[in-house]
Amino acid sequence: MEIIGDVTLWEFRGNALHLTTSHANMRIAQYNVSTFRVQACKTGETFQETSYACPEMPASQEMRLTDLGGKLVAETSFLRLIIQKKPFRLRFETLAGDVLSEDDPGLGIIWEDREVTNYKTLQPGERFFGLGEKTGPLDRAGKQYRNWNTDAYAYGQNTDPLYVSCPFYMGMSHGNMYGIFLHNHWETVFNFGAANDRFSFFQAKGGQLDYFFFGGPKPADILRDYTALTGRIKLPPMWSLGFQQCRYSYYPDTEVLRVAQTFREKNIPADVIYLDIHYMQDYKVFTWHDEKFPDPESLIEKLKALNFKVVVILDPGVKIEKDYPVYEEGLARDVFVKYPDGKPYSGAAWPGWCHFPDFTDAAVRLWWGDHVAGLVKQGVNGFWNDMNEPAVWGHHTPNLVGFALEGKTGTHKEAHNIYGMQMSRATKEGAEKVLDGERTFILTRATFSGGQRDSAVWTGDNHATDEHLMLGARLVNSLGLSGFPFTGNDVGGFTGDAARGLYRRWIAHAAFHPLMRAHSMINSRQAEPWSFGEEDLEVARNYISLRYQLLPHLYSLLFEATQNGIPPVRSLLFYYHDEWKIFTEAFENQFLLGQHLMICPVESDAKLARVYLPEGEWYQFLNDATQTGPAEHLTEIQRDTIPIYVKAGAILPLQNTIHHVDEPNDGLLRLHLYFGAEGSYTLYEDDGHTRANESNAFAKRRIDLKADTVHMSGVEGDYKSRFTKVRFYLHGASFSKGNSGGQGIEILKEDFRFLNAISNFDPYEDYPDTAKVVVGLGYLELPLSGNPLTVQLS
Ligand code: MIG
Repeated sequence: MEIIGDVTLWEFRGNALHLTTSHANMRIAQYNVSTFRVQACKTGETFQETSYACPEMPASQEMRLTDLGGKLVAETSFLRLIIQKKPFRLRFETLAGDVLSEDDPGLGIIWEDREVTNYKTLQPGERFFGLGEKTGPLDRAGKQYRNWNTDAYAYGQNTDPLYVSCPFYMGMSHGNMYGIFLHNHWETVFNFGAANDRFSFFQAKGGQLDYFFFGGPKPADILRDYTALTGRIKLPPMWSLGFQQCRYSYYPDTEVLRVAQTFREKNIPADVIYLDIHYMQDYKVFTWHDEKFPDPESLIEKLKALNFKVVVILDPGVKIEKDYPVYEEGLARDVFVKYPDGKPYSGAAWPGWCHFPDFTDAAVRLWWGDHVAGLVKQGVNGFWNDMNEPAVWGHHTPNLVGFALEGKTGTHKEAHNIYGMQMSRATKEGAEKVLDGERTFILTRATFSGGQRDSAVWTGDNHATDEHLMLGARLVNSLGLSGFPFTGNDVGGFTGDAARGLYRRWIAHAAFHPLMRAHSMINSRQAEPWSFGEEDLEVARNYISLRYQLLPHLYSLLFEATQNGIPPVRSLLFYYHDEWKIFTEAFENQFLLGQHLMICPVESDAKLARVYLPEGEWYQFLNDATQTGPAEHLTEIQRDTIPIYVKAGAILPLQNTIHHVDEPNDGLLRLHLYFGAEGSYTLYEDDGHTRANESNAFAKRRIDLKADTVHMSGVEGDYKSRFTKVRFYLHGASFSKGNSGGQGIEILKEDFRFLNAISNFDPYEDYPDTAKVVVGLGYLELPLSGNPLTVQLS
């Protein structure tokens, strides 16, 4: 065991503070007022400079440092870092002197062989969140977790680890929030006070101690700083936000068409159908099955005519089979990972014995990408990366298998956790090369911090049970808190047969998840929306339709994620971390879609639900009844709905129900305004399928809601909005409740030729598309131009 020891020397090299201790070299850098990086390596080693998580490390800033003799103090306008010299210990605190996080005074940083651990004093009542795809309660205090991407088939309530590694967490001590990202992709362990009352720790089984500290103060700030380093999602194609239907597997081609056709016949909006492993010949990647899929191009054409997009699965293992071109070519090009003696590693998966491409080698990523490009040319729209933990029968890829690691070279131990992420990167880059500026969609099972740049994530093989319905909602909450904005779970449950009532509950809340993909296991019952009887079909159609109405909202939220890393689905923690009740087990499955729309998942047989309403005024989405929080609220649930609330101050943009994203909307923007508090919103649109948005082809406008006015800014950007009219739905506004329809409404600034539109005002017209789901109290309709618009309501 080696302990960090005392500081013997310190100096600045560039902006970075270098410290020498009796056993190690330290480097501390400041990136902005709320972000520090701390690196430690044993004497004689050099600092790691490469990174998969942070491909473009920003430049560090000058640090304001004071030497107080026994300690050095670095202070920003926001945060203080105290570096104790003897022995070396760090303490991050607010400027008011509240501890955010501090090294355990007796332990600090310790090496045991190749393992390095940083012990932090457990603060009284300290809470912990994040780590991405982790089961258990959202508040992770008292628990320990391990990061090692794992094919966790049919995982349970507390299984750890799952498929994704994300060594990033948020802590809350003394009421303040901070974040720590352990920048290390080896196996890592996080202890949040499990089995001890003294410390939390983070530990890496290899590599270096290298972490970023984020000062907060709120989850949104921490995520902004974290994603400034690890990257943000680019806008996905709009179709990937539509309803996606999958099964293991739909085949042959006629069956795929029949399923797609049935969506259209039954008038259920949908955009995507998946091909699971049976589309391939003998499960060989980059092949099509001769008999089941004899003419993929024509199948894809027919699906296209039905306005369906096609996503195909890709597994990393390449079947060892003489004359199989992908295998032969892979050997010739030396793309497979090898043992130290030069023999390629063989592991068994669906195709039988396979070799595995080394996705940590740029040349191999290109090779893989070229094959992906071949599928794009055949018309495939998106890709689903599975088995990329990597998963093999027997589960344990031998640790001595070698990887390129971008020329640095290393073993499986170092490459394991980033393998899936690099596979999805290779897949994305390959597809993009031939897409000519069109967007693609990549879905992955395994990934790592930063993987949000390349792909969406689904939470693997869940069960068709209530327990999984609830824990799935928690996983999406936790992934959102950990920098992954585009996530969802297998709607309806993957393994097992859904019991009566489960599907409708699942689909109802999943309609508000960024990724909405229904999937089911081979040999389980059929699990399309029409497979569970008329009532469930009705509920599914309602909620999927509502999702399509909400696409302008979901898309605007994803745009926000591209800007600041804040996910569309937000755990209550985002806004209410000082309300202790949100940490109660019963309430931690609730989530917000954006700032104001709160969804409460419920179990299939529940007749009553206990929900938590944080401070403020809340409207029931379905009938506009209001309640004031903070309060626990017991609500009766109907068979066809789940509890949904909207907070006063909300601005929700909706469109009419479209049945796939290529169907034009009717041009009318339904803007739902919930009075009672001020609010603001950024509505974002673009063409939804190219990257022209990156060069100004977007339409963005800010909307502000005040006590009695609503203001829309002029449109920013060159894209011509699909909306030509706007209808303001006035929720809770006393002026819209009487019979005075429209009187007292005055337009302050806008194109006056639009004025006569006010005569359309009818406060009693039901919300037209989903009368069952939403009833507006009243509305005001106006033509919409790109100019600023202010409406005064009095
Ligand atoms: O060993 O491709 O999680 O969604 O349907 C199972 C078949 C492999 C696991 C995925 C699941 C998929 C299944 N795959």
